[in-house]
Amino acid sequence: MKDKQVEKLIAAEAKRQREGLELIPSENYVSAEVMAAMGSVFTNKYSEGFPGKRYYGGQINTDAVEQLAIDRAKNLFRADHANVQSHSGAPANEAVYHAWMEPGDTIMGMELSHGGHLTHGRPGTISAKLFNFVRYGIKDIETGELDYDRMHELALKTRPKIILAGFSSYPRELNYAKFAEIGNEVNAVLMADMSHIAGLIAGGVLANPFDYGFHVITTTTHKTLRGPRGAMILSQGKVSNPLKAVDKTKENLPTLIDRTVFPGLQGGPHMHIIAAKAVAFYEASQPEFKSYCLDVLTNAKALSEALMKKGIKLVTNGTDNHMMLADIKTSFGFDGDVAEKTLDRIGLTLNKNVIPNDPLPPYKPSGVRLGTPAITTRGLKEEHMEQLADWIHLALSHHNDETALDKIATEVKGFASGFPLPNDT
Ligand code: DSN
Repeated sequence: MKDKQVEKLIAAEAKRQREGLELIPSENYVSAEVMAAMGSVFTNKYSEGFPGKRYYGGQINTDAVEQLAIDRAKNLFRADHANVQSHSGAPANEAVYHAWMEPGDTIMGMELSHGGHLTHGRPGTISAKLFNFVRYGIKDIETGELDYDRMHELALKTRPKIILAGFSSYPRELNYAKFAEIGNEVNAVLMADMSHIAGLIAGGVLANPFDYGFHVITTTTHKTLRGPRGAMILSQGKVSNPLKAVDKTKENLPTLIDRTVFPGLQGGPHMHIIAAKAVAFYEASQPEFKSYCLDVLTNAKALSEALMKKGIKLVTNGTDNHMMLADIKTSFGFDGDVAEKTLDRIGLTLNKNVIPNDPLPPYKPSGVRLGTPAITTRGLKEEHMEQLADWIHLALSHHNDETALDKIATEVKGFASGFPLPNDT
């Protein structure tokens, strides 16, 4: 590279990723093929519109690659339609809200501190300014079971236009049948934000909300799905010409969503990212991906049990998916920010996180969130989880002891060097 400054930073980041272990549950390592597609000549191309219906010339290859991504996404998730242009998870959710609702309409989502995402109605977001969010949450903190009775009551009272199932920090499976029963009673659109678990759904190891009558699924493509940084919107219904206006019916959701993504919210699609999405969807349809997903779940179970055996309190006492939330304040007496920085120091990366009914503020919350998608891609297996739990426990028990932390950091670095990044092999 001629730009030595950026070259140096890329090399430093590769070294950081290589020498540490990534436990942030929303991160992963893409394959060399996904990386190559992202760095391909498709980045040079403008393609406003949709395959076969563009506003610029020279679309022979962009049309084909976007159609490939659409078809592969539809097959993976059993959807009637896929919009693969959405740039990221937050705008994907926005697109669905705007496709179906008018300002002032009500939408029901999960309480942020119980696991919901910022775009599920956090005050201060654009959506929360435009729409009326009402919230459901956890009934039993020990099991993580949601309060479906309260959800039902609230739905009858507020008649939400959308009922949104989904989370960014909730370690249990949702009861999609229950969501559907409540949503159908009030004629709501059933929307699932599956960003965290889309790969696990594609791999067939977690339930697919479409099998329970959901109308729309949004997801990022870079978490368990292991694709490029981006998003897509899957929907059921009739697919018609996205350049022509349609009536606002559930059947027309695919077209309403396409039209809201473009020209509603975005201009030119990122064709290099769409090409990389197509590659990731191909990879997710292969038998090895199912084995990967099974390993993600096995590792998460093993890690959660090993942490709890060491006396670390996990919210809901375990996990059904790829992530867990540790209550650091109860377990060690300090907050999740101290834990995040301590573990960063030894090469284990995770993130501070609020826990349900957290008495502490989001910037210094009681918990941390961790998960197994990235370390499983790296090749770690069930038998390594005990070692990880040991390091986490030891470091947090000696968080002021520089000598102890140095020693653990050296051990982590040595261990991590035995598990190359996909792009190093
Ligand atoms: N930042 C993502 C996560 O970590 O879950 C959600 O936006």
